[in-house]
Amino acid sequence: MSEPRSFPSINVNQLAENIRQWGRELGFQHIGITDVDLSQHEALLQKWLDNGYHGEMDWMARHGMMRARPQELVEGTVRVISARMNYLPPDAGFAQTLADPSLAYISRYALGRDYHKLIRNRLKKLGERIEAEVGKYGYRPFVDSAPVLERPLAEKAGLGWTGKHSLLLSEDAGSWFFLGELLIDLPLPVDPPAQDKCGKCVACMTSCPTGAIVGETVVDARRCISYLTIELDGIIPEEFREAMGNRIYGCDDCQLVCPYNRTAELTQETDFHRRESLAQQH
Ligand code: B12
Ligand code: SF4
Repeated sequence: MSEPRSFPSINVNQLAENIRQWGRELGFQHIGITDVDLSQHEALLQKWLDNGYHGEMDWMARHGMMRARPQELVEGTVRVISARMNYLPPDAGFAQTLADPSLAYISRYALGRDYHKLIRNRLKKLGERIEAEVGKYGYRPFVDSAPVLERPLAEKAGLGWTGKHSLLLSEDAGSWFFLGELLIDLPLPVDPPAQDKCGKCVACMTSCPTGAIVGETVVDARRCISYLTIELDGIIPEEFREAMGNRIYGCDDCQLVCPYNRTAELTQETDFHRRESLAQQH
């Protein structure tokens, strides 16, 4: 890892506080800061790939260990600003269409407009706001598609803990949120990780229709309905068709049963509200 650049005239503690405030103003519900050390995850990631759990998502294997080394993705990176944005639209938590086979079920995150551009733009604005304060520095926003382990980074940054379904959970938003991050070269102070609050609950594991959660925090994507309906180009294997039911884009079962999701905050973004064309899909 390269040595952090020094910015002697900057009060880094004050700057970190300001970043949290600017993040809130830009519509993020939680901003956390972490270093780039994901070495603990490297062996687990490799094991996951060796088991073939990524299925036909060849891009997962292609970038190898870069997923666990943000400093290789963007040279000079010493910190990651991890950001959370809630996506649960009003009235969507009940998922009535799951019980009505004459209607199709679309996962909650896809009921609104595509999130990638919106979150990336907001992160870029956050980057620019920091630049206005400190002058030229290195930053790059990422959302979802980057070859980086977003969930472990967010966990380290204190945004939540990892549920047994492998998603990040927080007490106020459950798991109904997207993650995004700014990779930066400023040596800001880091936040402590959140504590695991799942305890002995295994509701997500036992509710998965296809048995995709093969161990605590380990998902075999090849069995996950989200993968089967979104990522897999070929024909969906017959063994999963009955269990898939009327789910046509993604799956939320492991989230719908989670106690933390029953009282989760709704999104503040109108872009994430259910689109008119999907009026019946709720
Ligand atoms: C590939 C991918 C998928 C794949 C694989 C899912 C998976 N769990 O890996 C598929 C297509 C199935 C998928 C589905 C979904 N996804 Co997705 N996905 C991703 C993506 C692009 C990469 C995730 C990744 O790196 N997986 C690789 C594995 C190795 O990572 P991991 O799960 O963290 O793995 C750890 C464990 O497996 C553990 N482990 C492995 N072996 C062992 C062994 C033992 C003994 C132990 C203890 C641990 C252990 O260590 C690994 C490393 O830390 C991320 C975005 C990103 N760039 O990070 C979004 C992301 C994780 N997905 C997201 C979402 C919203 C979903 C869905 C809810 C969408 C839907 N409704 O259909 C579902 C949820 C399904 C589920 N239960 O995971 C969000 C999650 C937000 C959150 N709150 O956490 C993300 C972060 C996108 C975003 N930017 O918001 N996804
Ligand atoms: S999204 Fe659905 S299929 Fe995938 S792990 Fe969760 S419950 Fe199982």
